[in-house]
Amino acid sequence: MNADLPGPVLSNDAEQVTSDLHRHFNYTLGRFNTDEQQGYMLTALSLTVRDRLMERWRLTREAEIQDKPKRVFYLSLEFLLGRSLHNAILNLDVEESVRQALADFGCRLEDIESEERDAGLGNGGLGRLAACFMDSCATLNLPVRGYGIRYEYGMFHQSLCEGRQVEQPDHWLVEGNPWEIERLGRTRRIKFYGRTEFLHNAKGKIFARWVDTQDVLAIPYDMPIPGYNNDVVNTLRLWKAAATDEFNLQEFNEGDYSDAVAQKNLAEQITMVLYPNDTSESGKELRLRQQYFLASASLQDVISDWVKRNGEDFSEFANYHCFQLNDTHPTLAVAELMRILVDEYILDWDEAWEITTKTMAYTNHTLLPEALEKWSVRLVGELLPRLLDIIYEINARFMAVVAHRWPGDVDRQRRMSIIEEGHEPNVRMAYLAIAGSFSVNGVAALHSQLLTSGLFKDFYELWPEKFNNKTNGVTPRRWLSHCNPRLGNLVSDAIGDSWVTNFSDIKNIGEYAGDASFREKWFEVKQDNKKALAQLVKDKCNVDFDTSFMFDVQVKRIHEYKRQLMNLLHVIHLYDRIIRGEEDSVHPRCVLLGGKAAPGYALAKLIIKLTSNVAQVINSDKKVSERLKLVFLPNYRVSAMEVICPGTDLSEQISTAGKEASGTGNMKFMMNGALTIGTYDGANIEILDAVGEDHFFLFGLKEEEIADYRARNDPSTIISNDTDLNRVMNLLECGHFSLFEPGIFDPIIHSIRNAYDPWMVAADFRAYVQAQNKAADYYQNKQEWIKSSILNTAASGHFSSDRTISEYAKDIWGIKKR
Ligand code: 26Q
Repeated sequence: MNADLPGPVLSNDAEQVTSDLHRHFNYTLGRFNTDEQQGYMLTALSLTVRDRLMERWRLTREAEIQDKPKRVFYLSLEFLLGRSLHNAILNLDVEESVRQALADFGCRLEDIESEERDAGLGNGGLGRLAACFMDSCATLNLPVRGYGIRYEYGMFHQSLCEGRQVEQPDHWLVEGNPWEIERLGRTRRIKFYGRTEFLHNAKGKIFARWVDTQDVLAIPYDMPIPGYNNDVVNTLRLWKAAATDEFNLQEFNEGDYSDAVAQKNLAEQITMVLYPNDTSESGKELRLRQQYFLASASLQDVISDWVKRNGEDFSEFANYHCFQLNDTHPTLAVAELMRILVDEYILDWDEAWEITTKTMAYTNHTLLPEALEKWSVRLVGELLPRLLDIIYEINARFMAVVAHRWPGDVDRQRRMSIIEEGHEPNVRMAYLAIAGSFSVNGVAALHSQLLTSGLFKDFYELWPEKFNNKTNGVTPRRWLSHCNPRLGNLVSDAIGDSWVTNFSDIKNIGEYAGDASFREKWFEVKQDNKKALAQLVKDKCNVDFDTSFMFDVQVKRIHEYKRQLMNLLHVIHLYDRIIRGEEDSVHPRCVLLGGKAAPGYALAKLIIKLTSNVAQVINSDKKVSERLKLVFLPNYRVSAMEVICPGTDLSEQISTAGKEASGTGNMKFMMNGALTIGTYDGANIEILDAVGEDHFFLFGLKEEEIADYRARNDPSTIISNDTDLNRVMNLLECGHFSLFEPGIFDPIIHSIRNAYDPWMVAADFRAYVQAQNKAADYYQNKQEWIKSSILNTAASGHFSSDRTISEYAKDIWGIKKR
């Protein structure tokens, strides 16, 4: 940062913090009675902390304007931030003063913090990754800004009614959001519908105008992203949709008042709700409007800044900007940047394309072909006619490149075309992203390799230099320091606290694995964290978890490929062993499942119902529950994970090999000293490499074995040849878990018995049970288990998002620390 600028002035000492807290509580909020006002105390404290961010925020911005570095813009439809208060307190190093100030009011920091609602502006891994990345960019002092959408309703709230998922709207903004600053002055105008008009300019050059549009305003709300103890505050800019004033003028004048207001609502709908990751919802026009709204508002914002400072000369633009596309969701940015450059600043196509393909970079997050985004040409043409023209032009030129490289290979042209031909032609968004970007990356080594050998093979042959890997990571601030202070302090007492910002130093804790007294302290911390998790389970599920049992946890979105069902089959198998009198062979364990099912994903919802029913049977059987407990924890989210991962012994990462792009929950558990039971998939492979096979329970078919095995897969024979699995299936099939609703689990039974089961549940069951038995036996050896637990934390250095972001900065973005 520039040394000429004055530093922050607001003091962090307890006296100043206390006086600020009083001022906000009494004057900003007008509250005088502390008894019934905990919600207001949260706001007052947030404002007190925010004041300290404000000046650092301004200084960061001013330094950037002076230094003019190359900047990166992370475009994402999702930022799953969770809570902000504790993160800010930790990063500002003001916790002690805050505690003292609150004591003045008779309040405890933990109680106030737990009142804050999660900012749930994401579905799961992809959205949380964006949030971890923002944290790392600020901590590494990198000039990176996030651009996203300010959804009025975030990820739905999940509750259970008779064991079934019920979705409720998440109106997270009702009590106000002290972490956002509205910037009306930077409002943008976004075009929709209308048509393209072609005109000649004075020099006889043809140019296009997008006319008769229905415009919507985009209003930015900025959220501060503080770095850790470094006086840096970066920006996350979230856009909210609003109607323009003239939008309804005509109808208004015709006296059609209510229609005019309805039109206004239509505009504001755009940012009303986050779409759940739901295939049954795909192709919805509103989702496409969200995507264009984000792409257009963000690009206009960046370009207007450029023009203000540099005029309309774009020759240097690509040297100062990079746009990272978080999956294909913001990919319309490729066509939108072309539109702005060609239509609004009258650049030649080739010059504009050069700039676009030097600034765009695309990250892929999935290997499931059915999850690749497509939009019907008809819909794009109606909603965004000018963008469709541009996409066609991009494709025509791209097809010429393909034809030149593979003359006469018509099949390849058809395969690679950005426009998928057919009864209903589609725009293939991933292909548009690849053609328009200089970098394409996967999110774990296996995933990146499978992209180049499978999904994007043709493109890899054409442009091998574009493809690279960036293995995901998670921020050690939130996912160790903040969520597990006891473990963090134990580590710092032993090896110092450099690991907080230099996470590879965490390896040094490995030396303590051989120290018996250190192991005892490690064990005590884990026990305390298990108590906290048991309390959460008691509060939310009214089930008692015994902290002497092994805590076995699988929390993530519910999806068949993640195989929560296989986990359940194992739990039913343990239940079966106990009821048939083999209880002595079953080591005590508490199993916790959690996660949201997409509202339209019937089988995922049925898996939740099955979990609830099995839990009911197990937990209410006295003999069984002496050794086995099962719960489905409702409303899994960021703030729940902050309690869950510190208290977990065994982390379930059991996806069908080749299906989970990376996984990031696996990393959070590892950092907090859980051992993993997992398949050879996603980042599990790198976790296994880092910690070694002796401290990881590996099982199951590998990706390269699966293709071969698939043809011979015969679940019914596997079941009849495996006594244990046969008994489990009998329990399911005889209605043992559905006495009052016979047959409800038939779809689940069929999916397991299906010879074409893509997820290979039956095929991996035996190997899974063996790995589970090994884990249970190992847990009996307390000293060995603790050693492995310490070694897992010690080996997690590679999985910090600081490492990931340093790689993005160096290999893709070409940016340096400010
Ligand atoms: C698409 C169309 C319409 C509506 C919603 C969507 C949609 C939304 C979210 C599609 C996908 C997502 C989210 C995907 C996701 O979270 N993927 C995960 O990304 C993580 C971070 O890279 C990986 O670790 C996980 O393996 C991957 O599943």
